Amino acid sequence: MAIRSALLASLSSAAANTVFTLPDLSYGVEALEPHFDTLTMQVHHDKHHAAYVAGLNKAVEGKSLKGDAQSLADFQSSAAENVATRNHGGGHYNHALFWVNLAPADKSSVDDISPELMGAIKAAFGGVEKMQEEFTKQAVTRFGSGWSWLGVSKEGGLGVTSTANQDNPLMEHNDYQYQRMVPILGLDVWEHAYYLKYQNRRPDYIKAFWNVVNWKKVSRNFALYASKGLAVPPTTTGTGFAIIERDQGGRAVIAGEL
Ligand code: MN3
Repeated sequence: MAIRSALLASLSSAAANTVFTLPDLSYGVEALEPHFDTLTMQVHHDKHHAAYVAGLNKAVEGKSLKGDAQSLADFQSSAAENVATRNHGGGHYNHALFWVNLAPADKSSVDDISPELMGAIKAAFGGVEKMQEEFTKQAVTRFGSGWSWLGVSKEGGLGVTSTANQDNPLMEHNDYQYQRMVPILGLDVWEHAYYLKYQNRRPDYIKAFWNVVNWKKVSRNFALYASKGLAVPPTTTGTGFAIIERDQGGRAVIAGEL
């Protein structure tokens, strides 16, 4: 709410422009093959996500929001008050969170789920497979474009839900049924996320997704933020592929892990 107050207070001033930037992927665009194909990753990150960042910057032009991951997370709850910040602010946040929760398949293991998160999964769903079934149900049945989510509900337990378009469950609005929660893991089910490789086979894409989840990062999202009721800032740092360097071709390469 502090962010929103700051935003409102700055409306009449010639405040510095907010500049959100497209975050680098913390792995190469080919790193998630064969589950997520290179061309889809390129277009999805470099074109689709970039367009949401540009749209958000236009929507908040002249307002003094910090363009960092924390302020992006903090303003999601009120983003739906305005159609431009809802679509582009949600689009930026959802994609930024999506990327940092992914990892190459050889780095993706449910054995990396922290004891705390595993306990919460067992309490809410009975186990990892059951949670994946419930999450998949949300992802398959989301009509048209949207996202499915695993997160911590207002009541404090883990849950799954889905949202339409670029909405997310941090947003406060009531146009349709969904569960408000702090998301720790999201899956983009827009056709642009899978159509080149999977065409109309969304269930195959969802199945592939489970091979490239960065459970260390999801566990961190839970421990440091969601379990405390805080929105997760979509940073590339911390229990992921945090050290990103550029090779001679300008491509992001993993130089090490924190
Ligand atoms: Mn997308």
